[in-house]
Amino acid sequence: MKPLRLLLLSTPVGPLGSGMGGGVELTVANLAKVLSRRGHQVAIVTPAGATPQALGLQPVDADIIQVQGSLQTAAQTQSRSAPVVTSEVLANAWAYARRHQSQYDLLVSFAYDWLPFFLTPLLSRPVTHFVSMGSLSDCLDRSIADVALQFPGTLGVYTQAQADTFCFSFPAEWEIVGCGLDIRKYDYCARPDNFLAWVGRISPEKGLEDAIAAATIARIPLNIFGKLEDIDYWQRLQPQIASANKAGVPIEYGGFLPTDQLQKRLRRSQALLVTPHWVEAFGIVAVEALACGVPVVAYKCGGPAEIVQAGKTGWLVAPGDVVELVNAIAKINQLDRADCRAQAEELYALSAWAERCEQWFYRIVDSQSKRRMHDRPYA
Ligand code: HBI
Repeated sequence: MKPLRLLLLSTPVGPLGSGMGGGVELTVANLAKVLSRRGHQVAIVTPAGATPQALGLQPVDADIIQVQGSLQTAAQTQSRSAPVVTSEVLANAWAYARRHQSQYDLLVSFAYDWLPFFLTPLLSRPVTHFVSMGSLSDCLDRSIADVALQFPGTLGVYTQAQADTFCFSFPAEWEIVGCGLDIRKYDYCARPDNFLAWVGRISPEKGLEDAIAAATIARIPLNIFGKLEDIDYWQRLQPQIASANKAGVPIEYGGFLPTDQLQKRLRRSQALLVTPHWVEAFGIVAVEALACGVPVVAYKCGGPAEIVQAGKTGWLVAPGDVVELVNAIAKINQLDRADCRAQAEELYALSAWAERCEQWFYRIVDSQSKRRMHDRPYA
């Protein structure tokens, strides 16, 4: 098959490598890395200030096109009925795509935003969208539904649970893409130290307060890693953290770390706590933990519920039930850490994921190119 020329348009909420884009950053970096090594030509559009090397991306993997402008407002901070927001960086990213689209076979959007979906039928090149979150906005749901109807099969999601949050008046054709990790970058740890881990954007929807409460009751130290996205939320957690420390349960913030440094800390934890207060689309951090041999104790909701094999590689508890979290933490020693690593290798290896994405992209390019040139001969 002819190699593809791919333009990946990363999330406009933060530069690639900054951590502001959460799990999508790792998805973009891993996709670029593995597809370029399979012979495809990959370019990535990102807000300026990118540090792709923090995600293991080398210059040979992809051309990095950095666009200027104010960053996009995070969709999860807006109400369902909020009006559309289009920041400069998002407009500049798609201005670049429109100007240079003839150099690419496929545009791959990772933006959870109205503009890319609105522009999709107006471009001469096929566009596919990695939808990175569950349903959050009435306006965005409508623009996603328009694309789902007009270009069936071009919308990717991480999990079925995430796709199910979108209630359209027709059966949408979602591509369940899952995720892939470069498992070689994660070192297995058989004997953990005495602490629990929590990893994610520090933002209300991630439910960090529940992990702090559970660690405090279980009297096991908790190490927190991730981008300090919502400072006010973090400030609101300080009294809870202070009282845990006072009670002799250290709650420590380890900062936002590049992948190789994060895994060096994460691998030594007894378990990863995953406590989302929303329908987590996937939860790549859960797979990163499994790759290190770290079991996952998670709320039974969204992506983590499809990742954790309860009783084998972790425990699933009722969403929001901190007491159940504590009971599950007490059962961690019933799990075999080698099973966690084995699951990551078997289900989330980069090569298997890349194969799925590559076949999906070829299907879209083949089915759409003819159609678009016919519809829009002037393009
Ligand atoms: N919000 N508006 C907007 N656009 C995005 O692309 C976006 C977001 N919020 C979070 C986000 N992307 C990523 O952190 C995903 O990994 C969830």
